[in-house]
Amino acid sequence: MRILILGLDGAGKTTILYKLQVGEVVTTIPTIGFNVEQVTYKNLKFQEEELANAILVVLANKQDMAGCLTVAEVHQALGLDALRDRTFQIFKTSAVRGEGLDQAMDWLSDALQARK
Ligand SMILES: Nc1nc2c(ncn2[C@@H]2O[C@H](COP(=O)(O)OP(=O)(O)OP(=O)(O)O)[C@@H](O)[C@H]2O)c(=O)[nH]1
Ligand SMILES: [Mg+2]
Repeated sequence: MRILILGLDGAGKTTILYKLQVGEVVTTIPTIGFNVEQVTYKNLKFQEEELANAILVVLANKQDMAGCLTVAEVHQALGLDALRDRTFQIFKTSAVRGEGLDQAMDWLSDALQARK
């Protein structure tokens, strides 16, 4: 399966990718272009594909930072209420603390399995 991680500059995408792949917080520089990696999570391999029926997982990252938006605020700001016919869930994460990523990946794995 392929997974696309999309987000604002500096949101923590690269940090999340390598936290999932190697289990460590790596030092990053702003990504030019994109990183493609294979991640194995509980026997499911994730690499991108057509997005028409894609399952959407929103990671409200940097939850360890004072003043960060709450999940409800991110939900509101992204207009997720307007989504129709889309399987999605939003999670609060801190890539540097490794919090929330497992919950998000578990939910995604289950959602993908349920669709098979
Ligand atoms: N406090 C905190 N910092 C984080 C978190 N996730 C990432 N960062 C930091 O945010 C900075 C940017 O992280 P990147 O992973 O490079 O962000 P990116 O989304 O890949 O950025 P671009 O490649 O520029 O699009 C780095 O200094 C990370 O260590 C987090 O959960 N909490
Ligand atoms: Mg990056």
